[in-house]
Amino acid sequence: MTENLSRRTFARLLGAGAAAASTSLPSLASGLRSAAMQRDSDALMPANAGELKFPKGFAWGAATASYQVEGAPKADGKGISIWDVFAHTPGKIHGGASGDVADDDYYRYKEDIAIMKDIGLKAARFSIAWPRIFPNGTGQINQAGLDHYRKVVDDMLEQGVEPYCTLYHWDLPQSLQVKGGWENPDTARSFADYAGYVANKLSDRIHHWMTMNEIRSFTQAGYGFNLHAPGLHVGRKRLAQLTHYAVWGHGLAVQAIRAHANGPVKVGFADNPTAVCPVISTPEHIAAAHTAFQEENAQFLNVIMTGRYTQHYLAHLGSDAPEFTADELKTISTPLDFVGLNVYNPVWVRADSSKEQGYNIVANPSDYPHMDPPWIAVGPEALFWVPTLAHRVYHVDALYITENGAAAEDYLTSDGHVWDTGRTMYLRNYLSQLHRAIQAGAPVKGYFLWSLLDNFEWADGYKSRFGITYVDFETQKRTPKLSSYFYKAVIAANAVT
Ligand code: GCO
Repeated sequence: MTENLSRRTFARLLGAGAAAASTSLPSLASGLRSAAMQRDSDALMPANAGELKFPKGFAWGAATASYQVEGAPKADGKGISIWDVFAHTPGKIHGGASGDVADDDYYRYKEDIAIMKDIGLKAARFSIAWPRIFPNGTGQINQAGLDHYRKVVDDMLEQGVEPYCTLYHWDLPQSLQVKGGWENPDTARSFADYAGYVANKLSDRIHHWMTMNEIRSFTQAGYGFNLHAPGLHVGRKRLAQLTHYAVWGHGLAVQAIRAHANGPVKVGFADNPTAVCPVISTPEHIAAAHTAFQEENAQFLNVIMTGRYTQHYLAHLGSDAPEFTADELKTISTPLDFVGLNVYNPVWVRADSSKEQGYNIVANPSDYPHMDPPWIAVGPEALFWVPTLAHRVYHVDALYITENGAAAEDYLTSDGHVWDTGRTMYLRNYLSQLHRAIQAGAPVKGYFLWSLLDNFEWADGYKSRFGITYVDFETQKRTPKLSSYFYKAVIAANAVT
């Protein structure tokens, strides 16, 4: 098996690009209405030029995560999370940054939901910070934390934006980390209790629930290579075991949400499978991609969908393989209503009969197209192949793209525009491939662009900007970028134009 390095490992290996300048930015609208853009456009209007229409009712959305946008780390009785601790550990975050303020969204959520409405979003993916609800992870409940999210969700609903809730986007209560974090199976049990409690209180208004975001990232980057909270390097055996407890915690939470919800809910999770793409679309490479999709995601999506660890995964780990019971595997693979896919970098795979598994991963050359920073490789085909493989391999009824987007250099003009043509190009091409996947039968019900706002990008701090809305972190002023106008046009037409 090829070693699975996360995107962020590449980030560290390759370094990153320059920080964007900060300025105050008036609206782009007048620029977009310029005569030059209106002239002679009829022949090229989508209806004439062959627009790529999406299914009726497609959930066009954007995504954020609590620690990346909220700030307010101690507001209204919130407990400390592992990210509060990690970000304040010297040397962990670029520029010594933290999420103490981030986008100040805890206080500015109405402004941010107004932005969603303005773009025309049908849906918003956000996360709940566990230590706002249970400051110590378990036991004492913090009513004020729950009230906050109730207000946020009510405001979304009033603005016609459907809330999609993630229960764990990495901000584990520090009190649970002290007891071993995900290495302690009690964390998985506490997670299920928290998930069931929140579902009980908020499922009257939230119908789509995701247990966890990117289990691969928080286990590998957090415990494997000390790049994320809690900043450990536990070695292969412990990593395999805690990853098992994490996927088990996911399964327990799926059951808890269903058991405690008030009314109908759809339950899934947001995964970041290795985005396997065949190097060439010929039968042998496509077959290799099918195998690679299962093996490269063996301890995450594959075990969740199939209820078994692949033989190759267990053999590869040998005596470092996790201990597990048949009952745990059954819980892990509790059937889901939908699968969320976070899709960024393509991983090119070719057939290779010299390998036991019949495939090999093709490393990208140094001049491979990328965004800023360089670890964001460009490969729109990933948004064709990932949902296509997820559908064909696991026969899932409903898929969502729960994240896709790019950090890119934002070109700020002296008159206040943000021309992120790179990000706009990226989105147009990825969305075209998503359209192709739907045409080919992948049951993709919605797409959540990462991200609504520039925000705290984990170890990169504020250096990598993923937003379609520019945030001046000095003043908290929000300004739509070109990509936001592009996305607005896509949503209005329900088509890539
Ligand atoms: C992740 C998270 C997001 C990131 C985004 C860009 O994938 O790591 O879900 O929190 O910010 O993916 O790296």
